[in-house]
Amino acid sequence: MSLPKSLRELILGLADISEIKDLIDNELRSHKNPQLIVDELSQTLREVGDKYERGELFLSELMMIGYLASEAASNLKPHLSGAGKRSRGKTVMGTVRGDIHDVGKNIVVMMLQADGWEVIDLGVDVPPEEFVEAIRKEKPVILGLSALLTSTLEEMRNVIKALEKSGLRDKVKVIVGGRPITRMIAKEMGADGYADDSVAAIRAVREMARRGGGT
Ligand code: B12
Repeated sequence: MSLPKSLRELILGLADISEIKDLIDNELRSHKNPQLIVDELSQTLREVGDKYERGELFLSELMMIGYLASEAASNLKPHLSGAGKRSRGKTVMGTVRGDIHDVGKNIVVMMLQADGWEVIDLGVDVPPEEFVEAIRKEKPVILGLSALLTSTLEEMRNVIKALEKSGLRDKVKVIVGGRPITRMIAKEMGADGYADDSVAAIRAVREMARRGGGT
């Protein structure tokens, strides 16, 4: 008898979504920590991104995997949900203007919610004014900005500048993340924090909130 396939193998093999859901249900029933399943999903998506870049996957396969991953994530969400726990605080998240990549951001959003944060997700291609408006209206402790394109790094700077211009910069801590970002770039653009994956993101958000809502 062959060994049951892992989540990674099922996703890379473009399995039927029902097989993926069954595997997740079985793992949860046998008390596997849902966070470990999110980590596996996140690592698999990174591997998928790299394979696509090396020309080992077609765009259609990439899109299919994106669909499988988001379905798998929505299956996991109720098990991760911080609902019912006392909220740790409010956060606003979004992918900056000109950028529509949201797989990584969505994983970070899901992990934040699982950690008990309220998340206002502004989605993708979000202009600076919309971030400013959300900070004014929602008064979050943390603002998270995501960008996957080198060309949209400038948009992150624009959001920070717009916050400064509107007098809101000291009301919120800004964390940035996404493929082109390094700690040095984050610092240089005036962000308060940076993380290169969802686990590091939770750690950084907790630490930034502990230090207080202002810069
Ligand atoms: C999937 C994908 C797409 C999908 C996006 C689907 C979607 N809904 O997101 C589609 C096909 C639509 C797409 C389109 C394009 N893409 Co694309 N895409 C990718 C790919 C292959 C994978 C990205 C991904 O999902 N990774 C998996 C996730 C889990 O990882 P992640 O995003 O890095 O997120 C993690 C961390 O970065 C971090 N993180 C992310 N956000 C945040 C936010 C915060 C606050 C924090 C703390 C942490 C954090 O935590 C996440 C979880 O661990 C990458 C290549 C790659 N290897 O990354 C190219 C890539 C990003 N794309 C690229 C390009 C060029 C494009 C296009 C311009 C292509 C084109 N010519 O049309 C368009 C751009 C459209 C636009 N305006 O945005 C380039 C960017 C190059 C560059 N230097 O700018 C890449 C690097 C591929 C390449 N080498 O050419 N793309």
